[in-house]
Amino acid sequence: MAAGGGAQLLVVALQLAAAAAAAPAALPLVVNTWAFGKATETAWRILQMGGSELDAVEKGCGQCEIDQCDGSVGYGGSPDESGETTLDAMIMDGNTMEVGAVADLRRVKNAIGVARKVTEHTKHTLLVGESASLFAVRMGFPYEDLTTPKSLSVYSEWLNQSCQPNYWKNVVPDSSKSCGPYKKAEKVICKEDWTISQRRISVHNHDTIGMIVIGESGTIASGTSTNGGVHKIPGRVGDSPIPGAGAYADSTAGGAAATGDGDIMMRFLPSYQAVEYMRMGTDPTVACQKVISRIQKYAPRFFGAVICANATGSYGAACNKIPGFTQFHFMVYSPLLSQPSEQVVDCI
Ligand code: SD4
Repeated sequence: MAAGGGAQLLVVALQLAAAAAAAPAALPLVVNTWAFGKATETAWRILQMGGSELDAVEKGCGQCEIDQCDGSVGYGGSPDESGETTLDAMIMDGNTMEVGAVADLRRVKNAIGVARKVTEHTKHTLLVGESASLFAVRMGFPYEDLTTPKSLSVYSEWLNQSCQPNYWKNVVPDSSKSCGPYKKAEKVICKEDWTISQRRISVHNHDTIGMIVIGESGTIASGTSTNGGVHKIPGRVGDSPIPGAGAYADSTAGGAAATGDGDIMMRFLPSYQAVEYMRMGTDPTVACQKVISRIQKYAPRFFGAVICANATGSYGAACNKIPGFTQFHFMVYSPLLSQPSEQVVDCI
């Protein structure tokens, strides 16, 4: 009882704090994760030129793929265990609820462009791996090597430090000490230590672009693009291409996008959940805080943040406070601002 009352008080306190800090609403609106200002600017320019909300999300996130934002978006970042860079991306239309996504995309740079083609030229939602690359080529995207000198050096440094850190558990040889190939261990320790996510995936190696665009008429689109987690096991797909996890959009309620440890975050569909909170009238900042709190209960030390915007153009963000990650930076552009504006929230 006491715990329940405490939790209620906490929620009320969060709501009051957010109401006090509620950002003024104006449309159109571009919001994206991290201080990726060029992406914001590109999305805004597309809107100003008469492009659609989907165009703005595609070109905005695509800008980060070109710029290799923080090394965590686009080619040449996050080499997997075999040294290859693979990409995840999605795009969602909040009017029709159509989604196009690609995961584990290989040798094609413009992942969100391919995701858009999934919506335009197929009845599917998500294409993966080599087959997604074949689809991309059919759609006119060139095959290119995603490896760069930087990704090669990250990979060889990792090999030189006995492949540490990595994502294996319950295997032999001991994955905390040596490289693979691994086999399953006889004894499986089932309890997962979620607290280690912070060590495996940290603010230093993980910065997906997630974007929400709301047009003047209230049409909402959202999308993501990332090269996932560094040293991931080949075949690993994160939260970014999963609708409701990496991003979500519903023009009748709002849009949201997530960044951080996708292996954990995707279990909670935080973007979907945030939009549902906003549908019920919850302020965007509080909606973001509530989804972070839900994950915190199971994984107190997960690395992650969420951006939220409601259909009227009010927006907010929240992040989970862990050592080395106490504030989250995100970008906003609206008629109230003369240029892309970097905003900061304190993590909770
Ligand atoms: C992933 N969520 O693949 C992505 C990475 C990320 O900030 O968001 N980094 O898990």
